[in-house]
Amino acid sequence: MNTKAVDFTGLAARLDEAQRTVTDTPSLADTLDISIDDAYRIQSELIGRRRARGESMTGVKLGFTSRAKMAQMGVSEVIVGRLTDNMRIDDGGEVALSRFIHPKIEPEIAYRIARDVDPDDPLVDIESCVDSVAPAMEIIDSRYRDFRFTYTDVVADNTSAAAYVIGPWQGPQDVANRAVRLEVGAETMLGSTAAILGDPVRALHALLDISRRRKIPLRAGHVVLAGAATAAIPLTAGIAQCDIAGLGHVTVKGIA
Ligand code: 0L1
Ligand code: MG
Repeated sequence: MNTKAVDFTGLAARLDEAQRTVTDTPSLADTLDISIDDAYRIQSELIGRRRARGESMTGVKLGFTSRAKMAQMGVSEVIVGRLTDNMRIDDGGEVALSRFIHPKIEPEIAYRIARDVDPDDPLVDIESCVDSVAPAMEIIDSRYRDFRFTYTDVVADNTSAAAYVIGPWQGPQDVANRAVRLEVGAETMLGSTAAILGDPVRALHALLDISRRRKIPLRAGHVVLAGAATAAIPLTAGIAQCDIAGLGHVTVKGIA
């Protein structure tokens, strides 16, 4: 393990290059001992590089929102990553698989933030800052070899965020306990929105807390991907679709 100062810029560049060149990289934890604070700082630098290339921020995503995943990683806190316009795919649109190293897709609930949120305001009511909710899917693509990473690794790697697609926006509503169906080729995954912290609305509260501690901005128009409602399925060529009961349908086509 290292005792030297963490090279934030160098590690952000390494993860950024892995994403841009579609080439995996070993877990940082193989050779380094980074803290969770270090990991969020690397993530910020990584996002800074994307912004310097002209990408704009479109929102945030939560990960480790299922009890099973938290237990697997030995953690009790959700993680937050950032979304950019370069990751957005239109509903019914196509995405080239060549953009990714080993993509997987998962069903999500998306919220839209209607006005800027000041996480330091003790009176802020995060639920009232949301004006819409939609079915969504996230494509995750760890930049680490074989999807093998630690808790701090995955935070540094922007929580495996790679792309996302949002279905039709609906008015704000209770989306707890909705049946979820994800289909990718011949594979089907059934689940419930209850897998997202018991109720996806809890993801908004968890986000507010993390955004205050990690200085992650929440702006009007930002999308919040609340977390996965089932385990992820490898994304292959063809249609991937997700249905959320009473909320709607969202599709994307993977192109080989
Ligand atoms: O739920 C997620 O968005 C995944 C977070 C990162 C963990 C992974 O890559 O499996
Ligand atoms: Mg996700």
